[in-house]
Amino acid sequence: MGSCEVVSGRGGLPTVKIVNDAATAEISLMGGHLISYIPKKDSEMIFVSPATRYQEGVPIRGGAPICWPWFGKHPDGGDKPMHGFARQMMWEYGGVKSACANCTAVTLTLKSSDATKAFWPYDFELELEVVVADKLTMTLKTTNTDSRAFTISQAIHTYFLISDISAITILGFEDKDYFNKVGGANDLRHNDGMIKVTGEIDGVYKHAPGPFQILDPKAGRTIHVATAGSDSAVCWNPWIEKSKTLSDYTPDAYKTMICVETCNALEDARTIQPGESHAMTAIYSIEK
Ligand code: TA6
Repeated sequence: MGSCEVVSGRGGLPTVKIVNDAATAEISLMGGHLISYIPKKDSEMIFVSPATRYQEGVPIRGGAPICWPWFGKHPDGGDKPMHGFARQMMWEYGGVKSACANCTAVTLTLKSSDATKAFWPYDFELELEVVVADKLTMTLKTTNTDSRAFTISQAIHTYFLISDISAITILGFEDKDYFNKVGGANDLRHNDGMIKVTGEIDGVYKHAPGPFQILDPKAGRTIHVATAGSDSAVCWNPWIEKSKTLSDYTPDAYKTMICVETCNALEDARTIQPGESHAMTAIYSIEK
């Protein structure tokens, strides 16, 4: 049946540790932040910066950051945290939803509080369901418990571990328009073909529900990304210069990570009516 328990994990943070016949996984309650997924038939799928601090209130660099209730800079500007506040708050462990020998489903929740209202005035319940099996399924469900409608933008901002940035190819973004964010730009461009990374890339792609593939021949694997409830996606690698500006990052880290992020970003932001919910799902699997 495997095991699922909250332990004192990296940096002493409370961490959900899951072991079953198909895979192992670690999810920090700080940020509702998945930091490891290792399928039995393969090796670690998730990149985490060796310099990340694992400290309450400090976003973990790497893993699968939960960017919520806004993606990127706060719409009103100011000093509100980049990518929202959910990834820097302590979530509650919601328990095991279901379990069998090779599959474990757990939930983590974040509910509105005085602390969240310091950033965002609405009442909400945020639930992350993680299903650990021979594939990894992450579903982020927002429920509006307020009397007012609210609009969110969000991302499951996953950093994938790769062998060598110069050896991978990313598929699924062909023939898509995207907002180029490199160097603080925001210009609309069109991507024609498969993505090879030869410098900083940072694109918010429109009408991009996937599926996506990260072909990593040096690692002998392809990582597949499927989504639901999402029509936008980000492909990001900071390369050399941007890496120098990132907190808790190391100069060479860009060589072994790529972000393919499942989003409701920009025009794909979602308005949720009182009492209603919206769920966004990312499904990761590895093909040898
Ligand atoms: O999704 C790409 C991005 O918006 C980049 O522009 C970069 O800022 C990255 O997210 C990481 O953001 P963070 O706040 O974690 O440093």
